[in-house]
Amino acid sequence: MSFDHFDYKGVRFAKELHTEESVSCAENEFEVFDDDIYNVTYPKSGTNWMIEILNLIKHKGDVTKSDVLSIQRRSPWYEEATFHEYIDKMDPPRIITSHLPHHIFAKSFFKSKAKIIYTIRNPRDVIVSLFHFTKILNLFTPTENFQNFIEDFIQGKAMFGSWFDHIKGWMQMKDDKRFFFITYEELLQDLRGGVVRICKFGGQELDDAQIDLVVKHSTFKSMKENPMSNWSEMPSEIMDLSKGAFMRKGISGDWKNHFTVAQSEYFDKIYQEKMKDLNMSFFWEQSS
Ligand code: PPS
Repeated sequence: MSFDHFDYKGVRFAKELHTEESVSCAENEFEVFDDDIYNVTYPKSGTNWMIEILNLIKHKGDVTKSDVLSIQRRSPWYEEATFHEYIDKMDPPRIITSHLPHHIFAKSFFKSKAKIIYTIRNPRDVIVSLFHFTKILNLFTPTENFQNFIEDFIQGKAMFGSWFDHIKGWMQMKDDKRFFFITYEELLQDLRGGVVRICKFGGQELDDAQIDLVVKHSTFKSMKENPMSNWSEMPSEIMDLSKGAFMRKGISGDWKNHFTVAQSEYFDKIYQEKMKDLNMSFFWEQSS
C-alpha cells in the first residue's frame, strides 16, 4: 500500500492530508465542547454513512437542512491539515469526524461530556473497500497485488495504522456512557433500528415520521445519487471518479469475491491471534 506518509506515535498518516502539526494539534490542543458528537471509525468502515445519519438526525430528517454542504465540509475530519478552514463555520452541536486511534485522540475529550459514535466493519470488507479506494484517490499509488495489500493491512501499513489496534484501543471505552459503538453490518441489516439506537444515545427525540426520513435519505441508493454525499464535487485530480465510485457497492461480504480460500484462512489465523484478548464477538466471526 503505497502513499507518501509520516509516522506519529506508531501510526501512519498520509502527507497529502495531514501534517505532524495537524495531528499533534488534534491530540494536544484541540478544544472539545461538551455538546460535540464525534463520528470515529477506522477508514472504510462506514464513516460517510454515519456522517449522513448524524446530520439527518440533527435536522430531524430534513435533508434540505442537513445536506446544505458536501459531506467533507459538513462533518470534517478534525486531524486533517485543512480542518481549520471549516471549524468556525460549524453550527452546534458540532458533528466532527475522525479516524484517529484512541491513543492519539483529543486529550480534552477525556475531560469532557462530548460523545463518540464508533462504527466498526468486518475487516475483510474494509480491506476490499480500501483496495478499490486506492484506485480513485490519487494520493495512493494503486496496486493489483491483492496479497501484498492484505499483508500491508495486517502489518498496519495503511493510513491510521493497524485495524486491530484501532478496534482494541477504542473498545477500552465500550462501557463508558459517552461511547456508543455499532457495526456497519448492523446498520445494513436494520438501518431504522440503528437510527433509533443512535437517537437514544444522543438524547435526540425524533418522531416516527422523522426517523423514516432519516432512514430514507441515508440509504446507499439515496447517498449514491446525492451530489452532497457522493463526493462528485471533488476535483478529479484529487479523487478520480472516472476510475470507480466512492459509493462503490455498500454491501457486506464482498470480500468473498476477492479473497482466495488460502488468503481467507491466512487472514482468519491472524485475526484470531490478534483479537484473542478482546473478549468480544462480532457478527462476522460467525459468518466468515
Ligand atoms: S472513508 O473514505 O474512510 O471515509 O470511507 P467510509 O465512508 O468509512 O467507507 C466507505 C464505504 O462505505 C460504503 N457506504 C455505505 N454502505 C451502505 N450504505 C450506505 N448508505 C453507505 N454509504 C457509504 C461505501 O460504499 C464504501 O464501501 P464499499 O464496500 O467500498 O462500497
